[in-house]
Amino acid sequence: MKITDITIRHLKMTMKSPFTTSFGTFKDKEFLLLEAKNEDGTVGWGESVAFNAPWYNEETLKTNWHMLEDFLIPLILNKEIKHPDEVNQMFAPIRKNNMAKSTIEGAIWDIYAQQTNQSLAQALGGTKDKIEVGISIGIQNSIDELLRVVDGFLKEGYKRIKVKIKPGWDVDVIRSLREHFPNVPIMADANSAYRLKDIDLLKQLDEFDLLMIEQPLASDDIIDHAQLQKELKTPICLDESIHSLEDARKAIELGSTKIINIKIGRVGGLTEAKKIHDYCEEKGVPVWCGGMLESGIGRSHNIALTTLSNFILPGDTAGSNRYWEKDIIRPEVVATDGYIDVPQTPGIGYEVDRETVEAYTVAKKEYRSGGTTV
Ligand code: OSB
Ligand code: MG
Repeated sequence: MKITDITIRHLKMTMKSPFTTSFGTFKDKEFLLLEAKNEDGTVGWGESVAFNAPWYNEETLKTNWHMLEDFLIPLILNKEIKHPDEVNQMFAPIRKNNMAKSTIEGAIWDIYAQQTNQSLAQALGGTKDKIEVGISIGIQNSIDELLRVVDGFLKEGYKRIKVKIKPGWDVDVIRSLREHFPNVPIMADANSAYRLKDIDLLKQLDEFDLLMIEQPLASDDIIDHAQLQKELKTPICLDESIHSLEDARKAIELGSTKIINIKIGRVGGLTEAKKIHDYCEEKGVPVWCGGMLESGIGRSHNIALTTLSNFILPGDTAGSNRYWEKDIIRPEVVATDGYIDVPQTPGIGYEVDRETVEAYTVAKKEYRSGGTTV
């Protein structure tokens, strides 16, 4: 394939309800969508999972646009690409900026799957025709409100509940949840809100039989996580700390993590995500697919990735209606009884609803081999 044309759009979608983590609240989701056109006219879609502020990691929608426009798109336009795995190598001269890289790489995987007449899931080597999913629930105003929200999602069929925690919203919250839902698989995600000095508090969570605790300590720290895991019965799952196969290897060798949350954007794309998956499978470390409040396009990539065999634990890929009044794909992603059916048609397997994309677009720019047009 040869990419001749790339369009970047900045979209703004209003969330059905605000989503609060230990680092901030999302009311709107602003993100970049990337549309790549191959010389034969095939179109592929990618989504940047960078937020509009550097809360989760250092990348933002604007840094992604800068990296794409000034560095990554010029490395891709008009170059012969035989397989999407090559994109990783083409981007090797550029350090980090994984979410920006992943945005293009995802679109190229979509085109490759269409050209080889496979679903994206098949192109990645996935085997499942449905995937098990859970739901991630933000910090609420009160424990009563949280219990109501959890109850609502359990009634919708979600079977694994993840709740966000932070200092002051942790042990009491998890105790109440466990009392009300004695048999539900529950886990907690701290998004790096604690430090090793909080070990006594974190140890109190051990009595609630959590599936895991996600990223309790600093985002760049696998040393203290190893120390913490020695003292904790609850398995630690790293999210923010894992940016590559090498990071995964070191964290596993150190004993910093027993489970890995794979996010395609955080690790620089589907090729690296698959490598981490394969390595973890070999080591007997289960993985699951994280979420970044994606639109239907990013969601479709997550669904495809989750069909790989070592995605043993339910991920955070909930249905479109958990986030949006109207998603940008047709059909929307639907979770029934905690499962999502994997689309079987070539590529991402969902049609992009261009009219809705345009309605959410606040800025747009097109890049061509012969020069840029606005
Ligand atoms: O840490 O997994 C996270 C949302 C925004 C930023 C970070 C995270 C999350 C979630 C939500 O947990 C996952 C989703 O529903 O997409
Ligand atoms: Mg997380």
